Amino acid sequence: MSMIEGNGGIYSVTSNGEVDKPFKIFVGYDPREDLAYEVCRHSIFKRSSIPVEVSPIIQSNLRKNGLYWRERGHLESTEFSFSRFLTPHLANYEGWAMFVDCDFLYLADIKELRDLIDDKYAIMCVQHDYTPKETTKMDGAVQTVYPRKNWSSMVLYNCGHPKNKLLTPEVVNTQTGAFLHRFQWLEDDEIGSIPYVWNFLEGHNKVIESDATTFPKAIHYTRGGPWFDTWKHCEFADLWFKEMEEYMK
Ligand SMILES: [Mn+2]
Repeated sequence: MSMIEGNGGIYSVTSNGEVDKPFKIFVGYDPREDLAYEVCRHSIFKRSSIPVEVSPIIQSNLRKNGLYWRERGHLESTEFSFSRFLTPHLANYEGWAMFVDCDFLYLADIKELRDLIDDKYAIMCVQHDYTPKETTKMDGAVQTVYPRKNWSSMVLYNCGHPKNKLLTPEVVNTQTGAFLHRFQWLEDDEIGSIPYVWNFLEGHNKVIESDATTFPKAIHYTRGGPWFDTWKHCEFADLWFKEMEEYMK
């Protein structure tokens, strides 16, 4: 098997010359967090043993292409608060695709995550039971508390699942935050569960040294990461800076 690079992804070519379809990953992009996006992307590619295609979800591009037109609400802490739900549409309602916030740092092979996929579900995510202590996040944006908080920050979408056909651009642009972030187009048993280490919340989830199953596979700097001055001493900041230095080289 050989690897070729192109079109934003790394593809593998099998011995008979067929190209494996890469696993599609959409990363929420915010201009204030460009470096976070680059480091997140780097951390995925570096460890992946499968072909992956990483695409940023950039609100200004979606607006130009007529896929996004909703007005920005005062509770939206990032530019991808709602646009993330376009993931099945952006993947042409085919196969599985992942959405992830840009404030993640991957420490494990994305293949391990992809191998957890079960076609019986419409989506799969880490089902946090979580109430944040902070009332503000990142650079002062208001922190809101709601059921299923943080579930939508990393989601594996079964884009070809009939239920996800409901997530049209029209719905994404008009539905409430509650409807979208709580996955109200789905029944509870259509939502699969992924171990929390794949969306390990910095400042909330804890590592137990004697238990390797608690070691993060993807750190989520949900309060704000080291790329913000206020958070440069947060937990796992050293890992992020190390990754950033590697990306810069
Ligand atoms: Mn986040």
